[in-house]
Amino acid sequence: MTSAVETDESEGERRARATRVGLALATCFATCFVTGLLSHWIQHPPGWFAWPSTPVWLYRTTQGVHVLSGIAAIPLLLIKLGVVYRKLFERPLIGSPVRLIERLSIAVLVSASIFQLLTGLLNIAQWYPWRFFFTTTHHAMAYIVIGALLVHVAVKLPIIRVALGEAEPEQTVDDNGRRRPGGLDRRTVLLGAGGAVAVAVVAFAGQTVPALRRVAVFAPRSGAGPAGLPVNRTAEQAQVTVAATSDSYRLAVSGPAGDVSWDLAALRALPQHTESLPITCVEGWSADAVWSGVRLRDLVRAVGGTVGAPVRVISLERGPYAVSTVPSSHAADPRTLLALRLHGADLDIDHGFPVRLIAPNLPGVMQTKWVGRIEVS
Ligand SMILES: Nc1nc2c(c(=O)[nH]1)N[C@H]1C(S)=C(S)[C@@H](COP(=O)(O)O)O[C@H]1N2
Ligand SMILES: [Mo]
Repeated sequence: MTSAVETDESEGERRARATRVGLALATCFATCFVTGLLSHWIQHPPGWFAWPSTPVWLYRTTQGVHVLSGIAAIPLLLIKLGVVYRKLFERPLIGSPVRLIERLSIAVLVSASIFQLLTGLLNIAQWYPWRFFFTTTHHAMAYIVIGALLVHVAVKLPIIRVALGEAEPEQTVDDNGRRRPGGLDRRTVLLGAGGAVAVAVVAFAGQTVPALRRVAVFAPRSGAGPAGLPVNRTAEQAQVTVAATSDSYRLAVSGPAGDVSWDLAALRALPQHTESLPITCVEGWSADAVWSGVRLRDLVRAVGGTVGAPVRVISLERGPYAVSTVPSSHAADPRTLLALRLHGADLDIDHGFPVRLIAPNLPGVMQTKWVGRIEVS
């Protein structure tokens, strides 16, 4: 039934489709990798990497791109696997040494990619059905994906060159000269891929692009929460409600000239400043917000510290994000606040009442809530 000519044609077609989808996938992975590394370097350890405090929307953009390029990769990976699926199990399974390397790199690439996209997706949904620590594993696995991808591209380079150079056949003609409306042609696959990617991205983008909020049906964090701002960890979850609402609350600041502490009334009596700064979670959501409070550098000066020295801001709770080291450039920035108010009202307990850190252009994980102590080095 299948003639040699037809097999060649469909083989060429399949390669062309696999290559185009692969190219789109590789672009997503490269983008995801670079933006992911940025996010990692800002945090581990804070301050080693010259990440600026201006412009304030930069991290929001890079991290939005990180999550959206990862989301876009999911339908692309499924389509790519659909296109090459039969080839994966082709005989000989192992064969020559080159083929062995090729097979191994594909096995690693496919499994690591699935792992990476799946854990990323579940992290966005804040669902952790595993025992490892997400960020460390996600970071380590990224190098494996990119390494296997480079090997894969190197091995396939000759095929990629040919496939990209091929003209697109409009229609296929069979042995008897009849035009065959050949199954899924390249254009259908590419349009399908583009469509799937667009739907996936739009359905998530609303958690970071306000105009798309209504269509963000997949986005778990699209604007609910006190003051219209999402909450990742509530005061109840952090078991901090009693300490944060206690009359004996003090903000204790220590520095070269000794310790000073302020109660809430004294903090409110200090010079107040208002800044419009987005809050950006590494999980990809972000939101504009207007914060008012005391400048961090005013507190640093009050305890004899040098403006621009790194500062540790410590929460009343003990969770993984209880301590934030504010890098020098951010500690010196006049927009870095110990915020008492959000959108013109006292902070909600879930946003960090009585005091939370908000610095320009830093990940949400570094914006500690329920601040109890500040150490100036
Ligand atoms: N003390 C403390 N601060 C914290 C957290 C936390 O768990 N504990 N979560 C952080 C994370 S991951 C984010 S994204 C922001 C979210 O701030 P919001 O809840 O006010 O929107 O708070 C950050 N500050
Ligand atoms: Mo976050």
